Parts: sequence; C-alpha cells; structure tokens
Amino acid sequence: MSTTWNEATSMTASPITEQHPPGDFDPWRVREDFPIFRQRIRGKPLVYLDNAASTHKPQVVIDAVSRFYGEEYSNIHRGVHYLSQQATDLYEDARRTVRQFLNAKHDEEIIFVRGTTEAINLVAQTFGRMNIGEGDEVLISAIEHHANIVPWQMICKEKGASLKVIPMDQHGDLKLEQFEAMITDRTRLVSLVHVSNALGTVNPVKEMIATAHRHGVPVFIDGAQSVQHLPVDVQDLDCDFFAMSGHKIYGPTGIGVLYGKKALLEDMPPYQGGGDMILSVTFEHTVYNDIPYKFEAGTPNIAGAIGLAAALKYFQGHDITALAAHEERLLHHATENLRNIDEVRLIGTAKQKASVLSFTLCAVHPHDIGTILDQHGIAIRAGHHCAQPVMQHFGIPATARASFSFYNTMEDVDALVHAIHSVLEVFS
Ligand code: C6P
Repeated sequence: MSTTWNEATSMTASPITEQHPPGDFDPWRVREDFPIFRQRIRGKPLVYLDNAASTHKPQVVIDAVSRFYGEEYSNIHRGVHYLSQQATDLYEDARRTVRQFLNAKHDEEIIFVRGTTEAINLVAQTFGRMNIGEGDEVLISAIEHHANIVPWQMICKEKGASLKVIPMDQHGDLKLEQFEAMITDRTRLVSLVHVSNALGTVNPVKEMIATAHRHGVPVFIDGAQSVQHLPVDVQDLDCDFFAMSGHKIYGPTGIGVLYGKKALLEDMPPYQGGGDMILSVTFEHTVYNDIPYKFEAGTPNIAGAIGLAAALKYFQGHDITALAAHEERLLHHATENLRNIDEVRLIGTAKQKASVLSFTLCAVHPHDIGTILDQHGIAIRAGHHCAQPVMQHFGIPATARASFSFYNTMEDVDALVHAIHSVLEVFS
C-alpha cells in the first residue's frame, strides 16, 4: 500500500481524488473477480449498495474456503497427523496475514473471534470486568453501533459504573471540543467507532487516542467499517484494542479479529473456558494457555480464518489510495445527485466521510424506498442500522442507506438516483 493511515485520514476528500484521476482504478475489472455479479436480480443487473452490512466475496476467497474443506481439512492444534499439522499451519499463517494487515507488532496480539460484536463483548467481559468498578466511567460516542453500546452498558450496570457519551452536532461530527473535558480520573476506557455505519463519519481517532492516553486511559477502536476503506496501522494509531469483521472486508461470515496490545491481553482473564485455552487442568486448578490461545476456547472457525486471510491478501493486492479515491468519487457523485432532489434529507454530512450515504425521502418510509429499489435490482439497507441513538438524535425512526465498495460503479450510482425518482413518482 502506498499511503500510510496518517496520510490517508488527514486528507480531505479532494486531495485523494486529485492524486488518483478517474481511470486509475477500474471497478469493472474488479467486478470480474466477484461471481455474484454474473447473475441478474429480478431480471436486472445487480446494483449492490449494501456493503456496510456485508460485502460480496471474490472467487479467491470462495476457492480458499472450498480448498480447505475439500483438500486440507482437519482440526487444529490437536493432532500429530499430517492434515492437522497442515491445517494448524494455515490457521497460524492466517493470523500472521492479519498481523501484517493491521501492522500489529506480534502475532499473538491477533485473536480470532466471530466478528466485531464478539471482540467488544470479549473486552467488556474480561478487561472490563477486571478494571471497571463502582463509580467508574466508560466513555463512548453518540454515533456508536449498538455493538459498542450494549456490552459496555451491561458491564457498567453490573459494576455500578456509568456510561458517558461524547455528543455529536447536526452533521454527525463529534463535538470534539467536549471530549477531553469528559475524561475524568474515573474513566477506565474510551471506546470509539472509527467510521460510523449509519452516517459515514470518519472519527479522528488517532488524535482522540492521543488525548485519552495523555490522561492514561486506554482506547478501543471499532473498525468494523474502516478497514475496508482506509489504511489502518494499529501501531501508528496506538490504539489499545481494535476490532474488525471479516465479512465486511470481502471475507467469510463468522470470523473477525480482536487486536490488543500484548501487555494488556496478558493481564486479562480468559473470556470463555474450554479446550485449547488451557495448559493444564485438574479438578482443583486450571493453568491458562498463553495469548492468543487463552482467548480462543474450543475449535475455532478455521475455514473462516483461512478465508479471511485470502480476502486480506486479495484486498492488499490493490492500491488502497486509488481504491479510496474511487469510493470517494462514488460517494461524492451520489451525494451531489441526492442533494439536488428537494424531497431528500441527507442524514450525516460530516466533514470527513467514508462510503455511507444515509437519507430520508419526505413522506416515504425508508422500508418502502428499499422495497421499490429492490424491484429495480438495487440492494440498499433501510432501518435504524443498529444505531438507534443516532436515529433519535436526528428525530427519525430509520434511514435508507446506500453504502459503497470498490466494485461499485458510477452507473450503480446513476441507477440509484434514477430509482429514487421512481420512488417519488410512485408516492407523488
Ligand atoms: N454493522 C450494518 O449494516 P458484526 O455484526 O459483529 O460483524 O459487526 C457489528 C458492527 C459493529 N460496529 C459497526 C460500526 C458496525 O457497522 C457493525 C455492523 C452492520 O451497518 C450490521 S448492523
């Protein structure tokens, strides 16, 4: 990758696109890698604009998972036989691939989990259980997904601690001027989304992490919506924990990653008990395994990890700044077109955004928008996007959300705009 996280995230929208003129990146070529685009939906070419929910899979990922089950399959860490050793190597190679992708310092800082949701719950139930006490505080933001609210609410309730929320403005930007003052000597953790799934806001997490660290407070970053759009370097960010989901970055479902700094992970108690997370067990006493195995009880999602590694290698085979410039152009084109429609209200107009366009159409419920768009072969998401507090802030029950990937084209955006006009005609 030619751009560091720092460079990419400090750029405003236009410098990325200026560096990469249209034509630098060919989404039509990329689409050939994804077999799903060969089919028609309701007799029409598939216009898939629900990438924030989940992305499609390139053939290399499908092949890696299929090859594992067909030719390489066995359980891991347990057998002395050839297949088990081979499967173990593949699984541990996958960990190394993730480590390189996130630029973590050590392989053992990478823990395979089911996804971002499980990563946050793991930290809440281990780090949180150990470090949060009565009267303590956990600081999150107003633009979090439920996955970064509820696990903290649960542990705060159990411990008699409180959840504090950094507010946002009417654009969906956090009120950063209030952030530092909200950190107190009772703050035990700051947990922030990197890119909002409902609004597209890109939080300046590097600066926020530095601020929290000045007060000695560790920071968890929810990267579910960032790794597929921005270069992420956990050492450069200096985050203490980072979570991502495989299925949102062209990998399989049911696999995700928790990154944690080694010293923190070593101090934390295990999450679940069972096989593989132990060194020795008697009825009286168990000695836990080292990290990362301490946090990977039971047979893990071996095929998922192998598929995720294939997805990350595939993703890294592209120039991420060219890819980001392309996605930015899609977002810009869609935003400008929707802005010109009187009935459209854009929800989320933050200074820096990535790949998400949420909107409402006056007098048309988002579910109706989604249903009519589906008749045009266009997949978007309609609902609260598991971010009900965000909807409450804007005084709406739901939005329609188009979310872009590097395999989307300008023609996809034009189809969206055209279909929105059809929705308005139906309801006029
Ligand atoms: N957002 C969306 O359509 P899981 O389900 O564990 O892979 O990811 C949870 C999650 C956590 N944080 C953020 C910012 C997210 O966007 C998501 C998943 C999907 O927006 C499903 S609700």
